[in-house]
Amino acid sequence: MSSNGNKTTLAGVLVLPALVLALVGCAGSQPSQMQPSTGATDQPAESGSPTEEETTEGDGDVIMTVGLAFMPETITVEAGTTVTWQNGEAISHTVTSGAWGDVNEETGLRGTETADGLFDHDLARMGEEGDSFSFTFEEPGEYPYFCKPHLTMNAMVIVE
Ligand SMILES: [Cu+2]
Repeated sequence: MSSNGNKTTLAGVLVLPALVLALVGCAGSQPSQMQPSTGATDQPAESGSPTEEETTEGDGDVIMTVGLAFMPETITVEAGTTVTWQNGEAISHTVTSGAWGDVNEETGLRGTETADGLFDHDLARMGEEGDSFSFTFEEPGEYPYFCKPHLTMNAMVIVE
């Protein structure tokens, strides 16, 4: 019991690496939600469906949503890197690719946004299913993205 009982808010920022590791660890010990369990074989569910959220191991970069911001706001990664967004607070966000602009210097609110459809994920509240999202950047370039409901959340992935 109480596998999901200890929700931390501010402390969650500090234990980000541990949180990611915990997610990896849970995959092995918890019964996975959509396993067919035919009983004939007891092979680990690693073959076949790559659509499950992949927890990055080693070379992944993690962006945390904290205080209505993406942290860090700008990251630079090598082509082929899988970036993972992790919701670090008890409100939902989106990770929506597209250009943003006209950011007000005083308020931090963007004035324009243009979703480009590369990715658009509804990031569930921390601790709920879907509270992380991963995307692999194959092509070099600049990838601006934002959170639709929060005009302060404007960020960039630079792929080299
Ligand atoms: Cu948001």
